[in-house]
Amino acid sequence: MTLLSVKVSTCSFDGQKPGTSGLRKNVTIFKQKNYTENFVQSILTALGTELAGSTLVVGGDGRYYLKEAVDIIIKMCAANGVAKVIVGQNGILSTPAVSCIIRKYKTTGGIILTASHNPGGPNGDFGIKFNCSNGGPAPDGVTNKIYEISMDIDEYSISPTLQVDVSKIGTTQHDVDGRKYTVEVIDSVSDYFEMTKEIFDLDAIKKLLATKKLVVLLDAMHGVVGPYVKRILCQELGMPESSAVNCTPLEDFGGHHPDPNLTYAAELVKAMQSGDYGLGAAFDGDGDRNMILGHKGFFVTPSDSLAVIAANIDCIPYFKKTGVKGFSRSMPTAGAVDRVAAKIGKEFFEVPTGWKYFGNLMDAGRLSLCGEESFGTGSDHIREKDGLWACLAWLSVLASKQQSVEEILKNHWATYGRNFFTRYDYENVESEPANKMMTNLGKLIEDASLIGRGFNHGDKAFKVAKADNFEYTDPIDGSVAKKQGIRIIFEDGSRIVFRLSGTGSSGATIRMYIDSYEADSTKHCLDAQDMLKPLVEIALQMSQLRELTGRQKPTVIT
Ligand code: VG1
Ligand code: CO
Repeated sequence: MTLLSVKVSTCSFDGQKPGTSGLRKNVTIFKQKNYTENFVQSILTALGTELAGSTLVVGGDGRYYLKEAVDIIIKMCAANGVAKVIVGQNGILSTPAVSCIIRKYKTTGGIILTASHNPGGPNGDFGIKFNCSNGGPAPDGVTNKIYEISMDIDEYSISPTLQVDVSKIGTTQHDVDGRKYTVEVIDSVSDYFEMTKEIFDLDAIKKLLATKKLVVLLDAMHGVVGPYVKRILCQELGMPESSAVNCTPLEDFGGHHPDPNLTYAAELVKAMQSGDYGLGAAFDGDGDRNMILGHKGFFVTPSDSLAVIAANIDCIPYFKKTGVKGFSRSMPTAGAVDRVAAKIGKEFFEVPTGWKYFGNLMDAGRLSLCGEESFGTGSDHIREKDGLWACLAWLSVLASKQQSVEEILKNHWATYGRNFFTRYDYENVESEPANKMMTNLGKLIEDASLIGRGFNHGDKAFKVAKADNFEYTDPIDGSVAKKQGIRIIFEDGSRIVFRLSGTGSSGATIRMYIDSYEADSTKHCLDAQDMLKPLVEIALQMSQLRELTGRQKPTVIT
């Protein structure tokens, strides 16, 4: 039976501008008539000549509105001349799994349905992101094009009578407007699991878990990683079911923020403090972020986690096969990995916030391992950050070194020195004072007399060496990303960074980052908040954050 597509006329919506990682808005916004359809059509139209006959991967993190969005996308792809859609069973695919599947089956790209770590549910957030044929998030050039199309869209195409049951694994063929259209529903975990076999020595991890010397606790925060943890860690590597908590994906993440940090993953932190576990990890809604904890809740900052994996990269067989290329981190991430790169003679790159900036470097064979302070770690095995990969990387290091997480960190600091780091998030601030603060800071850094100026707090004194708004020129394609965060760098290398979040769905979120290096090993075990207090105070005074926003305390401290 031939199904017929229709063109539906529509009006454009303001603000369909993808942020740091896709378009994220409250569910109620996505549910407005034509809102989702408009944005999906903009993505498809932006594909231009690649659209006809293309193959796209579709999947998301199980949050509320996923099923409706998957259905719309399948019907719209059919009408727009896409030849094939590969969709996860029940629409479920983690973000790293989508990247893996795009690369494995060499598809044209993929559409990921997630608002990542933002809360979900009928009043929570939803999100749509497009990834290109390299498996990575669309670069600025593509997202700008999608946005432009969304601004003067007046119709979209859909095949309204097409019915596909995404709960059943298998391939169905459809005749749409006289064209063949294929939908393949795949197991959500299998391709990703196959990939991990190529990267890690899973037998070594299995042995480590079997010795009972290391008991782990993995918290999927009711996000998409649950099925991956159960299948790979429990079924294949013998981890007891009791080590896998919150591993059933829920549409509202159980009412929580599926964000693996010390505040929102408090349940894991508390369980770890009992002393019963040697390694703890939590993952975000879409499975690309991770938090690593050691015995009794010893916290590994994401910046340190990246540096430790870099320093122990030989523990991961994948890198023996591919060779170790460069290392990279996002600008606000503490500079711990820089020191590993310098010591072992690897190229190093500092890029703006957002995973899309790593892709070109990886495609050009210049980058093996990278990370962000926001609990993102990954490598060139795919083009997204990968939470479970980071956990398996840590298990690989533990299996090979036979040391505790804390011992590994302390030895690392003894060799390289320690970068103390903290991030203060002020969520849901009103946009106007937040913008004013950034404008004022913009003026401050343009004032030539700032360089050399001294700032004191208690007995600590800092002198400004450099101040700018971070700008990045991609070494591969020469594209320039401007205004990526205000940096004030002091003579001792300490840094204060301010930027506004690009992933929030309402108001503004101010992020304040502080990074300070300490070579003196007698100070390495001091508390990061104590160590950084003087710089925090200086940053708050410089920015007048409290006065302008009325916020005396941040929402989250990491
Ligand atoms: C945040 C993080 C950034 C990360 C981005 C997407 O962006 O700071 O490092 O790449 O989220 O991560 P922003 O603009 O809010 O600071 V995810 O796991 O939300 O896709
Ligand atoms: Co995420």
